[in-house]
Amino acid sequence: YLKETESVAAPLHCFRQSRIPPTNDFKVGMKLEAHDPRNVTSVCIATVIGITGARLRLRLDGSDNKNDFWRLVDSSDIQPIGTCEKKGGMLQPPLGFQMNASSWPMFLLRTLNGAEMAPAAFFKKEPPKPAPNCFKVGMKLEAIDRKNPYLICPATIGDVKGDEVFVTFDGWRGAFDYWCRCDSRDIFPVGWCSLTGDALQPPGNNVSITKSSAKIQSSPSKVTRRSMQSPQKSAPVPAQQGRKPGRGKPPGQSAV
Ligand code: MLZ
Repeated sequence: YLKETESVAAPLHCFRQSRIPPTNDFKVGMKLEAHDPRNVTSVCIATVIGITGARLRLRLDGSDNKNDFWRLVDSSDIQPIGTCEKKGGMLQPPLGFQMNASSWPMFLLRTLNGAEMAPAAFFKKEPPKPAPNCFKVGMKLEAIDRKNPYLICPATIGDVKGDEVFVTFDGWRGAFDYWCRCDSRDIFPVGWCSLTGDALQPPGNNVSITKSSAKIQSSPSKVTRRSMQSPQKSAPVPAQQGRKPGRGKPPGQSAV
């Protein structure tokens, strides 16, 4: 795919990811502490609902099944049960706690009673922040689709501004693109999924190479899904208009 799109993979050292993905020893049903994604100052109890590569699908105890979220096993958002108390904090009910707030202390006791707690050794240290933003426009990566966070998809750096990068999803005409910090845990080097066993999604139907490099930008060739499957047999494809530069939202705003 890199060859076909005549593009380069973003170097490993650009990412806040470990060179070798951390091992995922967690089991479905185990409990841990997690920051509530909808109220990040709260530390809540979460249950592992699923395992995918180096990530956990988590559900906050007392929450519904519509707000599951995914975290890497080396995320600083998760910790062993007992950590919050050790630090003098208090476990909080999740945003949207399904019961009366006054029932929280009893709910907490019950949810932890007899629970299988994930051992401390399963939590891996978060990798250090990479040096200054070294991403360049056109570099390829694998990125979480924030609208479908269980999916990791082929993506291209569409823009770079300060510490932020614009992640564009290959073949999806901008619908899923977003700005994020260059040290975001949602972006991975090329090859990540093949190392973790995650299923890397195929690109969308309209894979454009017009933004892959300045050189290619001036000669508007295209790669189609058909040509990717059988490059030798593919017929020439008429040039189409590429994605306009500067499209999308400025840093700090999430893509809609
Ligand atoms: N099937 C869904 C998911 C698309 C995922 C795109 N990821 C970049 C859809 O078509 O909306």
